[in-house]
Amino acid sequence: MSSSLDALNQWVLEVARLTQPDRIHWCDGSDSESRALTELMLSTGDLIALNPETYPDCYLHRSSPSDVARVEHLTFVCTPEPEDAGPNNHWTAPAEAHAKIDALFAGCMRGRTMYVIPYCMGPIDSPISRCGVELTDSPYVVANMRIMTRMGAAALARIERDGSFVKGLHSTGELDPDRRFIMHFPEELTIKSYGSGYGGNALLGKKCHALRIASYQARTEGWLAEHMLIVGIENPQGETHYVAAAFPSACGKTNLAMLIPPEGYLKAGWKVWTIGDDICWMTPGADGRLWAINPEAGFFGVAPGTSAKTNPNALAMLDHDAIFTNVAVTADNRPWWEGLPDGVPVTDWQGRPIADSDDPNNGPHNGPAAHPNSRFTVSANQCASFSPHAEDPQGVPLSAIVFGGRRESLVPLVFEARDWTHGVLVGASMASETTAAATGAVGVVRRDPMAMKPFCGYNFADYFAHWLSFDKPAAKLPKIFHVNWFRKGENGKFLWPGFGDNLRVLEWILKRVDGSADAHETPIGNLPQAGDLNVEGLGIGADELDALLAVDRAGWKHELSEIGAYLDSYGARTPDALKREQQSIVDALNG
Ligand code: GTP
Ligand code: SPV
Ligand code: MN
Repeated sequence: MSSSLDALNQWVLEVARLTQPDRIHWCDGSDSESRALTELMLSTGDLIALNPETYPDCYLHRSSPSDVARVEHLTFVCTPEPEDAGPNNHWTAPAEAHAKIDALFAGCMRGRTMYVIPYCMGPIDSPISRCGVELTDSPYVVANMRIMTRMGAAALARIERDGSFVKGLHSTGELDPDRRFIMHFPEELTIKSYGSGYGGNALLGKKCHALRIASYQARTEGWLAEHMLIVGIENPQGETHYVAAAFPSACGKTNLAMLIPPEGYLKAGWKVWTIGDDICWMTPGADGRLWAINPEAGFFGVAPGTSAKTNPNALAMLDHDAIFTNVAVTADNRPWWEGLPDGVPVTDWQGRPIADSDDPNNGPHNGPAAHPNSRFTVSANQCASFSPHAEDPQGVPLSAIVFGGRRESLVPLVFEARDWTHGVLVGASMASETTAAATGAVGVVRRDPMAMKPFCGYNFADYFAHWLSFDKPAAKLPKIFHVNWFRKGENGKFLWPGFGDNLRVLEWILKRVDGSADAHETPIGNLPQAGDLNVEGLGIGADELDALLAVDRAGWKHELSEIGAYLDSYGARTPDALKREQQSIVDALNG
């Protein structure tokens, strides 16, 4: 037996001694295993079957009402030195962290089954892919990991070949927010998560491994692990360009990754190919370009707002073989969420009858029927726009990197960075309004560099330096842009229609890449003029377009001074190149 399988067996036994499960089940990823687990979860109430005629093999899971999102305040990066985790992470010394969380794990699986989930992040034969093993007492986690990763026998075989794997230990525990921690030990390639059964807290291959641990490894190994979608845009000439885009949680990655082109674009022959909707691993190729893979195999997407109008590709992939978490249901047992034009929810995400406002135990309650962070889990193969190149072992070459966030004011629809260093500053100084994807206040603007604030497994100052380091003489790096679909007018409504129409902005971006579109230079970067964007058939007013493309100098002076203070908050570790770049923009704004 290989040494990695020895190590795996030994670790499984060690964890079993600590957690005391009644049974250990090694997951092979087979259909029969999946069917048996579904039956089990139906019998325990972990899953509720949805309408078998309209939603065959679709299930609803209701999580504990106090366990509905990622918990950033309970998430730790435990490096030996606190400076290595940085001010962007919560930190505890590794020995102390292990002791604290192991005390919670002690005996926690008594009476339960511990599942051993070998998984591979990325195509099973890609040199860029990495494997892990999650030990969990949650069958819901197993079912989700089966959709979200390449899980089971093939992953185990690769672990044997690779000789190493990331260790993830998870228990739902008591689902008590006071006994909940998500801890990362990057130097030990280890994750320990206790007390939550939800998404990014519990599916350890996703944010914990593919972002926090992977970003740490990527720094020493010369690649990048990013919170980015990857999309292919095929123009009418049949050429496909790949774009990676980082938007914070619940800010539009899934939607952009599978957009359907506006009518005129469809007629002209434009096509959109989905590679990934949440995570991107990219690495410099022999040709100097950055090559990207999607380490995931499925989508764990935001349900509210998903409709035939906003994201028809998503809606179409959700009518069979999907898991819905914390959505509402209709009288005929179909899943429902805010933003769907049809259907009437009768039961809310907590299982409470909606109309029953006379029931002293249940109502009246006026909140949303579906939780704002309710989600669907579905295999990427069910997406009509899923690209055959998503399985390419070498990945796809990137032409552009796009940063963006939710900014109701100031930030224009799109601008282009002058060069790589400016682009890194644009990413490093991103800010966005917070969303329901994490517990805490919603709608508060905060800095979220590269959309990685909750996910970077090391000090942001070192991360910015790592980004800058890709600018080598032989590199053929993608151009960097910033977008904002979320500008609002004085009436409080979004100025830009968004969704499929975002292709109009991507068209300009790709024309800038091949040098066929004009831009006007401003201190914050290069912007299209109104005539450079195709707005045919949009019905958007000239005033609105001007507002979307304006650079408010006074507002940007204030923003740049805040960006300066933000860079300074990382102290002497902040790369000088970023400070110089910030200063030169300040000078240009004052000039
Ligand atoms: P995570 O999975 O949390 O990382 O989020 P994400 O970035 O994939 O976000 P997603 O695409 O699921 O979008 C989140 C919410 O933003 C949904 O309610 C969407 O309907 C909405 N949204 C997405 N794109 C647009 C857009 O272009 N304009 C507007 N106004 N809303 C959008
Ligand atoms: C996010 O919050 O960015 C997500 C969902 O993609 S979760 O997997 O819960 O982190
Ligand atoms: Mn995400």
